[in-house]
Formats: sequence, structure tokens, C-alpha cells
Amino acid sequence: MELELQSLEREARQLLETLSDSHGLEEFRIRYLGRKGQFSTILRKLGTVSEEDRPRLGLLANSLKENIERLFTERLTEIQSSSGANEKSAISLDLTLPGRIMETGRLHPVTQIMQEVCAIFENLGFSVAEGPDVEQDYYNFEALNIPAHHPARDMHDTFYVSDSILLRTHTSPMQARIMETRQPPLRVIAPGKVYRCDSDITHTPMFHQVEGFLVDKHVSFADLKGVLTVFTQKMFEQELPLRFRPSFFPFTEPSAEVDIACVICGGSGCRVCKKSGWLEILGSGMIDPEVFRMVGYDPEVYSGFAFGLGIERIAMLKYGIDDIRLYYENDQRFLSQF
Ligand code: 2NM
Repeated sequence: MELELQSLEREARQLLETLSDSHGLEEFRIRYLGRKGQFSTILRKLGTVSEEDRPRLGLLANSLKENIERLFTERLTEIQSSSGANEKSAISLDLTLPGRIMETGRLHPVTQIMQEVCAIFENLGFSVAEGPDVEQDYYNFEALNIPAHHPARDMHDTFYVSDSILLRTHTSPMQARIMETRQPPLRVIAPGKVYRCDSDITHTPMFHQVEGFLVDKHVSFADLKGVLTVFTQKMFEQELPLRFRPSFFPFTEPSAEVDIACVICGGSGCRVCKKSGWLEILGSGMIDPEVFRMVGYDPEVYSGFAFGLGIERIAMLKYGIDDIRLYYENDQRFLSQF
């Protein structure tokens, strides 16, 4: 009987391994583990063996049966879980569903305008130079003829990292760095991020600027006017009247703020131009002789012009956007329009 039990257990174990569907498993269960199955049949025969052998054989029979039951349950869950996965994937593969549209990304409107502005100046012979956002006080202010008491140095405008290190408040430090290391003739623009401690409907603490300058012998205000006229016409894709308004910048003399005829109303006056018919788009001027002295150029030999414009503002005017904060809210409904 002992041998009979052991060969039955082996036979059942081997058969179990070959079974792969729930139908075969059910047949197996009835044949070996059921009430009339082979293990039960042997257990029933226990009554016929000697009382001496009975406990030992009973124990053996039960433990072998439990063994097979355990293996059976394992095999059953294995088969159930794999067929379940198959069924699920069969359902989720619905060939009649329309395909998912893969949306292509695009550049942020500020980046687009930045690239457009750079491309216009590159076509006019300017090269592009990028510099550090974290800048030395010297290049941000000192080298640009901005004295210690100038309002632009006010703690409320400038983010200081330490006494002498700050987040640049304009991209002009790059111009000073370039003039310091290179000799005229020079035609360079410096695009990038700038930082000012200011936040409302027309100001964000970080915004983008492109500044440019040209230095050579005999550069005049007429050259500045010519370059900026070409720039505004390319940027706004129309022949726009320009207006130069006298102004002040520490690094230019004379200085001028440049307006274009309002692109919204054509100059007759509207909400965007506050009924003036003009929109301010950039600042400019002839580079101050003091700046040339600081970088070691002879102001008697060289002259030059410089200008600076805010990218967010240009994009607002070009697209009719009325709140600068929209650029930085990351709302797809806004961004996907450009
Ligand atoms: C502006 C307005 C006027 C400017 C000046 C210089 C430099 F370094 F060449 F002197 N860079 N940028 C400048 C001049 C910037 O922004 C409103």
C-alpha cells in the first residue's frame, strides 16, 4: 500500500505538469482528489490493513494527498491568471476605435518671437552672443555707466545674490563683456532672460530682452534709425511710421525711446495705444563716450549705437495679448494659439 500511494502521488504530480487548461484540471480533480477519486479509494482501504500499520499509512496517505491538492491549487491559479490576462487584452484591442492623435509640440510664443528678432538682426549682419544670467555687479551696472545712486540699482528692482553678484536686470552686461574683449567694428545682439523684482499685469519678475549694439568709425544716429526702421518693418510685416522720443539711459547719449504707429488702430487712437496712436517698442541711443572709456575704446575714434527691446512686449503687440502673465501660466489653451 505504501508503494501504491507513492506511485499514485508521482503519477498525479507528473500529469499535473502537463495540464494547461481549466477543463483538463477539472478532470484531474475528479480523478484524483474527488470523493470517488483515487486517493479517497486508497484511504477507504485503510480499514483492511493491520492496526499496527494503520496510523503510519493514514498519515502518509493524507500528507501525499495534501501535497497534490496544494500543487493542484497552484496550477489552477496559474492557468486562471494567464487566461484572464489574455481575455483582457483581447477586449482592449478594439480595431474599430479611431487612432489617438499624436500632438506635435511647438515653441513657446516668447521663444518664437525671440528667434524671429534674432533672425532679422542676423540678416543685417549682427552676430548673437549669450552670457550668464547670474552676473557681476560690475558688468550689470558699473561698466555701463550706472553710478551707485542710480534708481536702477534700487534693491526693489534688482535680485542680489550677494553684495557683488546679482541676477542681470538687462542683457547689456554682455555688450560690456564683448567690448572689453574685442575691437571694433562690431555688430552684436545679446538675447536672453533678465530679472527684476516687479510683478503686475505688465511686469513679470523674469522676462526676455534682446539688446544690440554696433560700433565702428563714423556711426551716426541715422544708422540707428535705418537699422530700427528695417527691424520694425520686418517684425510687424508692414511699413510703419517710427517716432523717436528723447529719453535718458545712463549708457547712451543722446537716448531715444522708439514708438511705432499703433498696429491695432493704425494711429487713430484706441484702448491699446491709450488713444495716443503710438506704441512704445524699444529704447535706444548713441553709446555714451563714458562706456567706451570704461572698455578702453577711444571715443574720439569710435562711435556706436545701442538698443534694447522686451520680447514679451513685442509679442503682446504683435498678437494683441493684454496680460503678460498669460505667457507663464502654462495654459495649453493659450499657448497652442501660437
Ligand atoms: C537699451 C536702451 C539703450 C544698451 C546699451 C548697451 C551698451 F552696452 F552697448 F552700452 N547695450 N544696450 C541699451 C541702450 C539698451 O535698452 C532699453
